[in-house]
Amino acid sequence: MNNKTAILTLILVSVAAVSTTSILASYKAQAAVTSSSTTTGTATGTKPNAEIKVGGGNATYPFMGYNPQTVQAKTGDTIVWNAVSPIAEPHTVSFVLDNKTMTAPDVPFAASTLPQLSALPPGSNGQPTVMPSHQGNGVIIVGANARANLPTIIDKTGSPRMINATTPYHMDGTEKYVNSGILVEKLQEQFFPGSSNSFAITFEKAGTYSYTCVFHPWMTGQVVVK
Ligand SMILES: [Cu+2]
Repeated sequence: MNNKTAILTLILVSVAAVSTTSILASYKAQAAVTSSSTTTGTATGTKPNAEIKVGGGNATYPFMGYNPQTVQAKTGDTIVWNAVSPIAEPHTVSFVLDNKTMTAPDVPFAASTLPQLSALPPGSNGQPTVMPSHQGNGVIIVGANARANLPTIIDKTGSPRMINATTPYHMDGTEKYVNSGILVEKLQEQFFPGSSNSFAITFEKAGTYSYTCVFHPWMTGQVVVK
């Protein structure tokens, strides 16, 4: 996904969602947060107890993988994931604790009237995917899913909210969904609006926490907290 596609699809999301301004404001705030993040460790300076490499690959672990795949931690430990892939391949660290929160990078959205959409910048080679809705008179727009592409959690009550990828998120295991948003290597961040180079979680409760990548569902990892 290049920059233009990312911007267009983010706009598509906002058209189909509640409010254009709120989503764009959220996206801008997220972009502002991630642009000041540090390369390794966490924005708050917390020293992580373990680091997991995302992507990259070498002779001993796969290009599309997390290394190490399983990490043992103690309650209160902070784990940081750092994207190390030298190519522009986006990954996420996504904990789907409630199966109903399973998601994908691009999903359909319904609109009751056809919105006026144009590619940005003007004249660039972009077009929204719009098709008739089988459910009614409206149309379906396929756009990038902010819940997959931006750092998001869904709490135990089902309320979603955007989070800062690099400030350690304190996870107590009651969440339905905890997602890093797009993680890419530092030099690629500019091509993925709202992306980050690292993600950090402080695990507050013992348990086995499995995660995956929304772009590559065969990528899996787990943190075992004792
Ligand atoms: Cu991936």
